[in-house]
Amino acid sequence: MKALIIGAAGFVGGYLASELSERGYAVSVTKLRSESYNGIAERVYDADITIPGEIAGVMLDATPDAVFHLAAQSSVKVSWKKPALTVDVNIKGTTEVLEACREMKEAGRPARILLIGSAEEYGKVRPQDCPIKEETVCVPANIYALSKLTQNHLGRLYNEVYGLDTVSVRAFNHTGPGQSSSFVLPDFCYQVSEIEKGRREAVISVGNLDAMRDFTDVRDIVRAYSALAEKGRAGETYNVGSGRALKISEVLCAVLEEARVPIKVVKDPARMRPSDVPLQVADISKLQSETGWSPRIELRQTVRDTLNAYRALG
Ligand code: A2R
Repeated sequence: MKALIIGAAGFVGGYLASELSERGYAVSVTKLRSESYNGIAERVYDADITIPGEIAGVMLDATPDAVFHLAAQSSVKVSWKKPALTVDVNIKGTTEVLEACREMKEAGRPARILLIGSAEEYGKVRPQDCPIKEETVCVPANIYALSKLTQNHLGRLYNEVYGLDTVSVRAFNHTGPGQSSSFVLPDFCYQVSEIEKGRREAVISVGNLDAMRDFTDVRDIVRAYSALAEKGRAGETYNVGSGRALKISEVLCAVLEEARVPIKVVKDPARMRPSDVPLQVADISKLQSETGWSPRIELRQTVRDTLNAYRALG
C-alpha cells in the first residue's frame, strides 16, 4: 500500500510518516519549497496546494492508495491577520487536493482520502452539551474554524457527488515533542527548560488555568488517523481526541513535577483570554467502536518527552 502525506513538514507529518511506515505503507510526502522535511519518506515532493495542477502532478507520479491531507494554514491567530490566505490554503487548496483525487479516480487509480479538520469547527459548545458528538451543530467562531468546516463539507460533497472515498477528522488538542511553543504544554515545557538552563529566573508565567481541554499525545493521534484510513466509513466525520477533559492547571502541575528546580507560578494577564471556552471535550465513541482505537500515552509521558526535547536543544 502506498500513502501520500500532503503537508508533512509541519508538526504532525513526521509522526504520521513513522506510524504509516511501521504499518507497512510505502510513504511519500509533500512539503513547501521553503520547508525542510527530516522524517521517513521514500519520496519527498515540493508542492503548494494553492497552485493549480501542482498536487495533481504529484498524485499522478505517486499513485497513492491513501492520501493524508495535513497541509493547512493551521493557526487561529494568523487566520484573523490573514483571512484570504487561510481561505486560499484551507479551502481552495483542499479543492485542488480533491480535484486531483477525482482525476485519479477517473483514471482508474482511486484512493482513500483522510481530511484533517479540527475541534475548532464546533465553535463555543456549552458545557452541558459536552462531550461533543460529531452531530453537534457547528458554529465556527473564527476564520480558521470556518475554513476547516468548509473542508469537511467539501469532503462530504465529493463523496456524495463523485463517490470519492473521503473520511473527515475533527482533531481535538494534540501535543508532544516538536510542537511550537505557541501551544500550552510546549510553552510550559519550554519555560521550564529555560529556567533549568539558568537563562531566566525561576518563575513560570501562565494564562487561564481553569479551562478544560481534551489533550492527546500526537503519537496516539497519528495511530487514530491510520486506523481511520483503514476502517473509517466513506463520507463520515470522526472526532479524534482522548475523550477526557484535563484542566490546564493539571497540565501545569505535571510539568512542574517533572522540573529539576523549584519554580514559582505567576499569572500573566497578557496570556488570559477572556472569551475562553471553559470546557471542550470529545465524544470518541464513534471512533472507538468503529476502529477499536484507544489512546495509550499518559499525559505524564507526553510532558517528559516534550521537556526532554527542549532540554536536548542546548
Ligand atoms: O505554514 P507552514 O510554512 O508551516 O507550512 C504548513 C503547510 N502548508 C502548506 N502546504 C502546502 N501548500 C500550502 N499552500 C501550504 N500552506 C501551509 O502545511 C505546514 O508545514 C503544514 C501543516 O502543518 P502544521 O501547520 O504544523 O499543522 P499540524 O499541527 O501538523 O496539523 C496537521 C493538520 C492541519 O491541517 C491542522 O489544521 C489540523 O491538523 O489540526
